[in-house]
Amino acid sequence: MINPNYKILIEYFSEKRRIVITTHRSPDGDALGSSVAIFEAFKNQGHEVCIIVPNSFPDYLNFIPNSNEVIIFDQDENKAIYEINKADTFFFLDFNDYCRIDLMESYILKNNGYKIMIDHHQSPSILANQVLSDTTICSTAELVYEFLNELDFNLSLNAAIALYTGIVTDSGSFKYNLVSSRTHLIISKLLSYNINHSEIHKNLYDNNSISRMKLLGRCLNSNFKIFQDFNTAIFYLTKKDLEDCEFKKGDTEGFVNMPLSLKGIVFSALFIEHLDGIKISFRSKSNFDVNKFSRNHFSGGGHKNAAGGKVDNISLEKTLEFFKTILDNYKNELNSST
Ligand SMILES: [Mn+2]
Repeated sequence: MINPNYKILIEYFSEKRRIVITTHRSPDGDALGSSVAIFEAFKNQGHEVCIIVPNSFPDYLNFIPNSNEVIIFDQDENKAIYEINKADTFFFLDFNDYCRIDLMESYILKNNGYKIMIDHHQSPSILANQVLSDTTICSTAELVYEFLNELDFNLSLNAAIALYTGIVTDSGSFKYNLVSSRTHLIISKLLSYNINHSEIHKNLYDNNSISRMKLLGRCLNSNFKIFQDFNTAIFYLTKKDLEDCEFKKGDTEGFVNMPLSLKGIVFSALFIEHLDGIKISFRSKSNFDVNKFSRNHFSGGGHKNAAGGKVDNISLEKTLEFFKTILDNYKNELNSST
């Protein structure tokens, strides 16, 4: 755990600042929720604030207040660069490696502004002026809550909605093993703002598109492999599946968790063949470390039980063969993880 110096921060923010908040590519509920909460809190204190994300986020997150104000770098590059150049303060939320903000990296690095990182991923590699990092917590939103609390900020209703969304999504609706009494205490505080939590769950989980259902159909029907000897199950989607089902960003959110609901399965993966390469999500139960697995073989990383990876210039078929081959090296680990 790394803590920032709150005394210095309080002093620093006693002057009005021009703040850019950013988060990782393909923002999820935690990334966007944390960003909006910081946005709200600092805007209400009279600072000039904007959120810039590397690329778009799924439509189902549009309900998060102020998400319509977010600047999307790859759609509005000039505006984003203008805001980055004039900023004197940066918040890096829910990521700890510049490679996760794509092209924004070079523009941000040219600016010597004050940098604050709040994150819960392993192995931070960003040098920031202030860091709040805790890899034993399930969401950045929880850290943002504590950060704002330490700075004595009053939360707005919008910020409470945003943080609740971040915690629910990154905790698998309070299911993952990093959920703690602290998580629930923060949730209890957020509920005291009279947020409509049922509405948030409805927005997040009862908002499926037909394309999502069709893609899930493909996964369950034909694109599904179980490697019983390794307690592993995978889904995959080809370029053709995406095209046939009219894939939209966010459609496959959560699919990777489904194989884990099978009895005895401890490791699951979802392989998606996009035009620019294969994106992979990994999930595990108990001790099997998918962060290590993805770092070792799929140029990715994340957390022990949830990680991402990618493959460029190799066919989906070859990638699945390769995956099967390396499973052999983990047979003992996978069999002792049940
Ligand atoms: Mn997160």
